[in-house]
Amino acid sequence: MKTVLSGKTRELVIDTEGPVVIIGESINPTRRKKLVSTLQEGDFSYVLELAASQIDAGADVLDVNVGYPGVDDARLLPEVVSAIQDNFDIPLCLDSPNPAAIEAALRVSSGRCLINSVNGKEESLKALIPVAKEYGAAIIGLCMDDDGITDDPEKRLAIIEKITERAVSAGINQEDVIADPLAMAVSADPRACMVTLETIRLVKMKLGLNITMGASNISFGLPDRESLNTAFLTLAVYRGLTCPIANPEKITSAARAADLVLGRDDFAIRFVEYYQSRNF
Ligand code: THG
Repeated sequence: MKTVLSGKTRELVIDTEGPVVIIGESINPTRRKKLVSTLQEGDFSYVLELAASQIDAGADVLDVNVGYPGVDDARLLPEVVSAIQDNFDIPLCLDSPNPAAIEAALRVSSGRCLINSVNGKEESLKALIPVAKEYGAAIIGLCMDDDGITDDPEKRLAIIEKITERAVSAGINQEDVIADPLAMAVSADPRACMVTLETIRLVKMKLGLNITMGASNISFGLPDRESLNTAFLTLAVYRGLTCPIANPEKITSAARAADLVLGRDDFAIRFVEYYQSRNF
């Protein structure tokens, strides 16, 4: 199954049978005080710097999240999206809990974006599915709903099924739903990663969708996050994760290695190219 996104002109295919596509996570105010302070001053140079460095490190898509306390992201998100698209031809993943911000960003964006995210709550489905249809955007379906987050993989699957059914009945193609099985901190729950891995298996088997997740969520609160994230990423890719949201500066070499090991990089061409480009 293939999900096609695009920037201003360039197309990107996310293929359930293809290599890992990296959605760069770094345009996110979480622990980035400088992003908040520069955005508050209306200075977009740092956001553009983060875009450039992530693309250079291997990002194929950029997640754009400008949510911080007190922000009017229905005003700011479209401004940041325009600034990025004026400078870079890369597909964007619009990350906001505010449907008005998503719609405002889609209005000014070019190409084909990914909405991050639609969940199983009625208000989310009602607000965002018509918007995705109208703007031809793909959606991330997050497996939480009015009952919150369950640790039962079958129930997580059922939420993704519901989101997919609602999208398809609104005229959105099934391949334009990307499932997020929810990656949670393993420091808080020792079984958190296994629940996510089992959900990935079920979603791949039953729905065949592309799969994303916040791959660095699992290591919150622990040291050596990079080793943990890498271990989890490779297991998840083997099970069907195709487009992690992660820090490309830290995850790209593991993603390229996983692709090679899984027979998705003939003659190790991408693996070697990446190695040479980084001058390790
Ligand atoms: N699913 C979906 N979208 C998401 C998430 C998800 N969006 C937000 C988040 N989770 C993924 N994005 C981030 C962004 C930053 C960090 C983690 C997840 C992060 N930053 C480092 C830190 O906090 O220490 C700092 C930056 C760095 O190390 O480079 O961890 O689950 N659909």
